[in-house]
Order: sequence, then structure tokens, then C-alpha cells
Amino acid sequence: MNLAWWKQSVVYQIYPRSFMDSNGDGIGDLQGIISKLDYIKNLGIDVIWLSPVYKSPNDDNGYDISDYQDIMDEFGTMKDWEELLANVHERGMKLIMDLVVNHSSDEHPWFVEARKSKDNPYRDYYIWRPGKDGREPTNWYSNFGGSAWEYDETTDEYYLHLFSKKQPDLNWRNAKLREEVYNMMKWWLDKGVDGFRMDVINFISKPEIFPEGDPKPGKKYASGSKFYRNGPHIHDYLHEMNQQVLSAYDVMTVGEMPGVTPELARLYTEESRKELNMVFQFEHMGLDNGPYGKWDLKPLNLVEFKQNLTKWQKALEEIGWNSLYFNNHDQPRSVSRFGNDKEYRVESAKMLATLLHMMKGTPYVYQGEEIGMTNIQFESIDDYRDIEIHNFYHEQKEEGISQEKIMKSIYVKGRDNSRTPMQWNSTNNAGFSTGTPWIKVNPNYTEINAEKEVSNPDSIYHYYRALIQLRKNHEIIVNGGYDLVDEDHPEIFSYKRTLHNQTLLVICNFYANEPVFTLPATILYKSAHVLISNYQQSDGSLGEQLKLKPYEARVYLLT
Ligand code: TEU
Ligand code: CA
Repeated sequence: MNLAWWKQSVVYQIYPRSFMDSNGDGIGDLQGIISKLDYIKNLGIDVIWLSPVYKSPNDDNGYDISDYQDIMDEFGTMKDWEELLANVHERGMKLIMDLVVNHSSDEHPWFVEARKSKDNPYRDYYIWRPGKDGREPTNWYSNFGGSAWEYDETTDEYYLHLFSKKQPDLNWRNAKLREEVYNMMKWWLDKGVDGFRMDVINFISKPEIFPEGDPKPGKKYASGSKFYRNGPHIHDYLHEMNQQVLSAYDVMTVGEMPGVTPELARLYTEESRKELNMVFQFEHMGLDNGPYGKWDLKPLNLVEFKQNLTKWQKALEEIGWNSLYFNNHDQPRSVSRFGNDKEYRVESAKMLATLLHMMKGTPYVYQGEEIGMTNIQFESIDDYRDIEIHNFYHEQKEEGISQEKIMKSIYVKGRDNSRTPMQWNSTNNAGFSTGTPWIKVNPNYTEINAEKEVSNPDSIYHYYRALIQLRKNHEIIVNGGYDLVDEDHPEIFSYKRTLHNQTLLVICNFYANEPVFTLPATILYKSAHVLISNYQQSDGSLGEQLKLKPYEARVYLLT
């Protein structure tokens, strides 16, 4: 297959703070990651995506950067980072870094300068506006609650922050700022980095003017996302970045793009446009959100889920490329969210992995997903660490919402669900740290841990290994066409992949019932055999009708 390496790769995301602590301070670090590279390699991983490790005050756990070219003290030194990169490359893996350039930390020297005076040379690296009638320049809310504008007394102006007030947005209209970003990227690429995951990169082009949003009934602030997402110059900036930096290297780029549509994703990832390789879209991550957003809980409708994932498979089937994920450091854990982490944790984790890994695109595995780690429920809000959770809690408390309702939303959708320490073994703190972890370990670590998973051939870990190996052995998984099967079935998610004279038939029972799968008459074959299944198969035959067990997944290769 003469396909780009990133089209044939499987990526493993590490959230460093929670991955492995080597020095007993309770915080994951670079030496900890180095000690676990063989575990990652043995899973069959090709690329590691490292969430930010740069100097940061950790207001948003590293997504607020105060020095783009130095390592956060708690994670180690630049020498540790260079040792990590060398060790990753020695094992034949690649390393991509997290590029967070929609905003910096307010402790970055650029912002420290910019806020000194209106005529400071760095003033225009950020977005400042005067207040309007004694209030913020617009009624936009921040993604972390409250206003998206913070008043700065020194110069009697507000600065824009689409996230926390310690994350001021950078002004990409300023060519000098863009040049500083490009030079920083080259500096990392010259050190041997194999690419970037780009944080909210479709937010960087702000509109010429900032219109007022339209608040929901009873709300003071409104979404401004239709104004700052996919803005007027976004393609110019990404193409400029590609031409001035990326095109000179053999690298992989994935843009994190809340609000991106399939049509826009084709523009961002069509190779001839020379912008990015792929994007993280969020539509399937929003199907269990009510009208008021993620905390407004709504049950997932499987038919909607099937239609949405199919829409993305078809839109980027020939042009562009899909990223495939159900988990990351911002999302609750999929086995709790979409599967069943009680009676059928193992079966449903394997079913969800089958569903994702047999699709067309680059699959992403988030740390702990491969061993079926689950969501967490802390009794006290004081055990949570995420700024998004704390802001939500206090905002809701002020609105008089009940503690029970608030905590229910946090239990189902809070980002800390995915940030509890990686569960390595059944020793104290799950073997993550000999100190007190920065966030409590999920108490189920005695049952759910990597050591147990690696030693059990029927584990979720070994099932992921098998799925990843299938991708390497069967071109149809990387390159085959995609078609949904039986769109309207309310419990079964089935699709087929086709390439030359082969058909891959993927059948996933999404629930605990035992529905019957009916083979469409249009699927013709001479021989069928099961490539993988999450139940021991009585036989690999494929009749006209298949009674499925709870959360049963089967992949047939038909010729
Ligand atoms: O996330 C962007 C983003 O939209 C998040 O707000 C995410 O959708 C939300 O948290 C889901 O509830 C990126 C990073 O992945 C996230 O960790 C950072 O907090 C955010 O940008 C700001 O850098
Ligand atoms: Ca540490």
C-alpha cells in the first residue's frame, strides 16, 4: 500500500499528568512515560500523541502555555523529553505534540508585556476591546462558563478568552504573531517531532467585528461560536502554516475542530489544498447533549449515532481523511458512556472498539481505554480538579440547581472521568505513584488494571491488540469503501467495507438484548470466516439470520 504512514497508523493519546509518576510527587511525568513505552509498543501502536508538556501554570492542566519551548517543571526537563523522543523512535514509533496556539497562558511573557500598555509592542498579539455601556464588549460566554471577556484595569480594556481567563486568545491577524508560532513549530520539528495535534485550531481566525450572540431564555451570556469557529481567514492561515512550516517535513497533522462539518472537513483535509491531514470532529460526541449543551443530559439514539458516523465515513471516503475516536482527555470514558460498565464491561468495551477500529480513518486510543477503564464518581466536588467542572458547579449552585442534579451531570460528562490515574496494577494507587496522586485513583483499580489485562489472553487489552493487528494485515480495513447495513435497526450497528473481491461485514449489538441480525440479500459471498469476535464463536458460519448475544460483535471476511 503506498499510502501515507499516518493513514495506516493507530495513535495512542497520553495525558501526561495521569499516565505514570516516576518520582513520587503524585504527578505523572516524562520519565514515567519512558518506563511504559514497551507496554504501548506491545499494543501495536504506531504514533503517540502527547498532551501538552510545556511550561504552564496548569490552570487548564497544560493547555495554558507560558513557554512553548520549555518543559513543565513537574513533568521533568528538556533532556527528559529528548530521551523520551529517542526511546519512542528506537521502538519504531512516532511522537506528535499538542500545539495550543489559539491562546497562551496569561503568564506567557507576551501577555505580561501586552497588558502593560496600549502601545506595548506585544499588545496586538492578543485581542483587546473597550467595554460597551459599562459591560463586556460582547455577550459571548467562555467555553468554561462566565463571560469570554476579562476586564484589565491597567489599560481599561477587556481581553478575549474563549476558555479560562488565564487563557487569553492570540490575535492571528497579526503576521508577527503567526511568524512566532511558525518559528516555534519549526524548532520542535527540527528536534525530530513527527507532527502536531492542533488544539481548537478552527477557532484561530476571529471575525473583523464581534457581533452580539443570542442568549437562551434566562441566560446572561450567549454562544459566540458561530462567529469564531471556522472564521474568515482560517484556510489562509492553515495554508500559510502548511507552506511555511509543515510541507518541509514528513509529518502528520490533526486539527481539533469543535463545530466542524463534513463539508468543511473536506476543505481542511483535501490533500491538494495543503492545509491539514485530518481533523477531530465532535458531532458524534454531541448526540447525547440536550439543547443546553453537554451538561444537559440526553440519552443517545443509536440510529442517529449510526447516521452521523456514516455521514462522516461517506463524506471523507474519497477526499480527505477521518480521525476515529470515542475517547480523549475531554470526554467521559466510552465504556461508561456508550457501553455498559457494570454487567457487560468487557463485552461492551470490545464491541465499541470493534465498531470504531474497522472503520475507514486513523483510530485513536486514549490511555486506559484499552483496559476498559470506567468513569468515576467522587462524592465531594473538592475531589474534582478540572476547571470546567468547578466553574460549572459554582455557576449552577448560584442558579439554585440541586446538588444531586449538578453532580449527576458531572458524573456523566465531566472531563475528570478520563483524567483519573492510569491503572497499572493492584498495588497502592494502582501502581501510578508512590506518593499522593494529584487526583484520586478510581477504586476499581484492583479489578481493572494493565497487569491483569496483559496477563489475560481474553482481555480487552489483547482484543485491542488483535484489532490493531487486523488493520496491518488487511488492506480492506485501511482502504475499503464503507456502507451502512440495515440503517433503521434500533439495536444493531452493522456496516460493510468492500475492496476488490472482498467484503468485511461488521456486526455490533449495541445493547444487552439479543436481537436477530438479518443478512441483506445484496451481500453475496462464497466463503465467510470470522476475523474477530468478542464471544468464543461456536462456529464461524454466517446464516441468513444471526441471533446476537448481549453487546456481541463479529467481523466476517467474505469472499
Ligand atoms: O478542547 C476544546 C474544547 O472544545 C473543549 O472545550 C471540549 O470540547 C470540552 O472541554 C468538552 O466538554 C481543547 C482541549 O482538548 C481541552 O482540554 C482544553 O481545555 C481546551 O481546548 C482549551 O485549550
Ligand atoms: Ca512525578
